[in-house]
Amino acid sequence: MKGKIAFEEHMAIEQTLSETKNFAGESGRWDDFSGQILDLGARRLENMDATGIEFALLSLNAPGVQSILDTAEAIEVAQRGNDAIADAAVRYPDRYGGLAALPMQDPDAASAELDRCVKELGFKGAMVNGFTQKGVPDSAIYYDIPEYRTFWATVAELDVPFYLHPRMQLPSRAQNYEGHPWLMSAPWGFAVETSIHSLRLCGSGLFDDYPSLKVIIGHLGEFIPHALWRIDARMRFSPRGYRGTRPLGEIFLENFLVTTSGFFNDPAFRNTLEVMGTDRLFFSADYPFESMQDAAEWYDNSQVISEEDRMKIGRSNAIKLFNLDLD
Ligand code: GRE
Ligand code: ZN
Repeated sequence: MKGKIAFEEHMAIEQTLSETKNFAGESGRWDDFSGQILDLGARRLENMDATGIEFALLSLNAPGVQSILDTAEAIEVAQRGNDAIADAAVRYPDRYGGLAALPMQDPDAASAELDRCVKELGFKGAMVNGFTQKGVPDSAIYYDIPEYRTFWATVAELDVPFYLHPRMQLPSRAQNYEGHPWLMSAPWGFAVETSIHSLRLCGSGLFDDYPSLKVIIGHLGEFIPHALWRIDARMRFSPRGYRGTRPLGEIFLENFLVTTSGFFNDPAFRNTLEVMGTDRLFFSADYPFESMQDAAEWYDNSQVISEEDRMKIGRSNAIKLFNLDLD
């Protein structure tokens, strides 16, 4: 399918590149991988052309700004990353837009940077890589806590989506993964981390205070759509500490949106589609951690997606969600 729009598509700047090295795969792949993630020019665009991806919203790699302990440095790196994305979008306005990296170490600074990115740089939303560290390595701040309500007020006011992207649990808090480093990252732990963070947001009353908020998660919903019925079923018996005024499933289906990033599989997709519906599902690839070829080959040919849905999920839903200036 031509004309696809994708928005979990990563880039890096020199300051955020090295953290990604562990994830690049076999050691021989690093040169190739670092070339891919740094490039916003011909190579990426040719790849997009070859796979029918017309437009990509770019975002800084994970954990990126969220793992910087010093707040002033986090603010500076976020600005630098966002400026690099903005440069690419100015050079190729019909191919790239931006999702803002945010210094969540300081909620007011995060609000200010999102405001700058949306109003001055034309960004379409934010992408934040899970919890934020701050001050000391063993710190993990989740955004359901009261200190972030003013930040969420800004997101609601700017009326842009917030993409909650995975990061890995901190080694100091990962005793249950001991001896199994493979389990901590993309094969499993990313989804555990991101689903817990998403469910915390749902259970905090955030969406009662700001019902228009839109949170995007990737990887077919980080296992949540599959589990949604059971969450509500069991919470009838153990709702201790839950602060939503409505069942969690209802909140999730109203406020969360899901992409296909890195999850190119018919049975899992069919389940996600059945739970989320066609309006809340979006195509994305997760380049360069995944190949655009794998994403597009599956998406374009999957027999469990009707032609009408393929166009919606691959393109028109995203145009509507981000108010894109495309037909
Ligand atoms: C990502 O950012 O999407 C990512 C990583 C590391 C491994 C896989 C992956 O940062 O998808
Ligand atoms: Zn990603």
